[in-house]
Amino acid sequence: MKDSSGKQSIRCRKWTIGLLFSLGMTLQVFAQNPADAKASKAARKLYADLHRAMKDSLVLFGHQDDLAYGVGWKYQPGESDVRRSVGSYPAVFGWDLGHLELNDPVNLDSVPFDRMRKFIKFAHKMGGINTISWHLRNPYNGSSAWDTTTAVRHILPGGTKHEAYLAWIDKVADFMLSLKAGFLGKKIPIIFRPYHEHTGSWFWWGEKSCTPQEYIALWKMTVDRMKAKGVNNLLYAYSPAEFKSAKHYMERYPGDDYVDLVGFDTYHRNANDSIATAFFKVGLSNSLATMSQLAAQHQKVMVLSETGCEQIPVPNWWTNVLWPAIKDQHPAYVLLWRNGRPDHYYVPYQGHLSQDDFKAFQRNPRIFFQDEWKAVRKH
Ligand code: BMA
Repeated sequence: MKDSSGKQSIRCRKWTIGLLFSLGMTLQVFAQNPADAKASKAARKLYADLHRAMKDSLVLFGHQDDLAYGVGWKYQPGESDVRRSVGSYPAVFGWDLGHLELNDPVNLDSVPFDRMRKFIKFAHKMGGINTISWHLRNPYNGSSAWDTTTAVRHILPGGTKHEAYLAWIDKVADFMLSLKAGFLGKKIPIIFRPYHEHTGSWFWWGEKSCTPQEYIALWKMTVDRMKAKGVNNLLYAYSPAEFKSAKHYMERYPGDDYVDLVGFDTYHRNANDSIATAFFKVGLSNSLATMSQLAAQHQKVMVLSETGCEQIPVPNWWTNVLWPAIKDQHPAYVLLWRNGRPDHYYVPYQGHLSQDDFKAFQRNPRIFFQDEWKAVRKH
C-alpha cells in the first residue's frame, strides 16, 4: 500500500466512490425531511448528504475540539493534531457548550465561546460538518453536569426551576442563531446532540436520575423552545451510551418528529488487555448492527457520536480495532474525543506510535477526511 502505484489506486477508488456519491446527490433532491419542518435549506442539504454518505458506505472522520488545541499546543491558527498527523483536517468537528448557560466567556474545557464561533465558521467554510454537545451544569443546584442530584423533574413545566431553565435553553438558541457564514450571513447547519449518554448514570439527565417520560419531556421541551426562538439550522442527534438491546436503546427515544440522527458513545478501555479489546470490538459492532436496523426503520442517519481509546497505546488500533468494528455497519461518521491533555487524548499527534496506522486508516477508500469530503460534497 505504500508504493506510489498503491497510492494511485487508492486515490482512484476514493475518486470513484466520490463520483458515485456526487451523482447520487444530484438525483436525490433532499428526499429525507428533518424533524424540524421549518429546517433551513442548509440543514436539509446536510441531512441529505449524511443519508447519502450512509447509503454509499462512506464513513466521515470527526474529532472533538480539533481546531482549538492539541497535545502541546493551544489556539494556533489553522492547527489541528489530525492535520499534523495525516495532512488533512477531519470532516466532522465536535464542540461543547457547557457553561454557556452560566454566561461564562469560556466553556467547561476553557475554550472561549467567541473562538469556538470562529472555529465553527472555519470548519463550515472548508465543507466540514459541525456537531455540538452540551455538558451543562445541574440546573437544580448549579453543580457540575456530573452531579446526579434530581433535576429534570424541577425544570419541566410546573417545576420550581422551569423558568430559569428556559433561560438556559435560550442562551443556546442565541448561540446557534449567531453561527452565520458568507456574504449573506446564512446560518450554519449544526448537529445538536443534547443530553447524551443518558443510558449511563453519570450525568443529571442519566437513567437513574429521571424517568423515561421525564427525559422525553425534557428533550421535547428543549427542541420546541429552540423552534419557538426561530432556530432552524439544527439537526438533532439522540446518542445514549452503551445499551443492552433495541428496546433499551429506544426506551427514551423522543420520537421521529424530534430526532434526525441516532448515535451512541462508547470507549475502548484497558486496551492492552486482549479480552477487553475483543469485548469492545464485538460490543461496538453488535451495537451498530442494532442501531442500523433502527435507523433504517425510522429513516434516520446513524453515527458513532463519540469513541476512542485514551492515549491509543496500541500501534495498530485504527486498522485493527476501530475499522473492523465499524466496517460492516458504516455509520455516517465517527467522532473521536478531544486531545485535551498529555494523558487525555484520542487522536495521534505528530510522532505518536499509532501515527502510521492512522495514515493507513485515512487511506481506506471508505474513510473520508475534510479534503475528500469537500471534493464530493460541493457538487
Ligand atoms: C470528558 C472529558 C472531560 C471534559 C468533558 C467535556 O470526556 O474530556 O475532561 O471536561 O468530556 O468535554
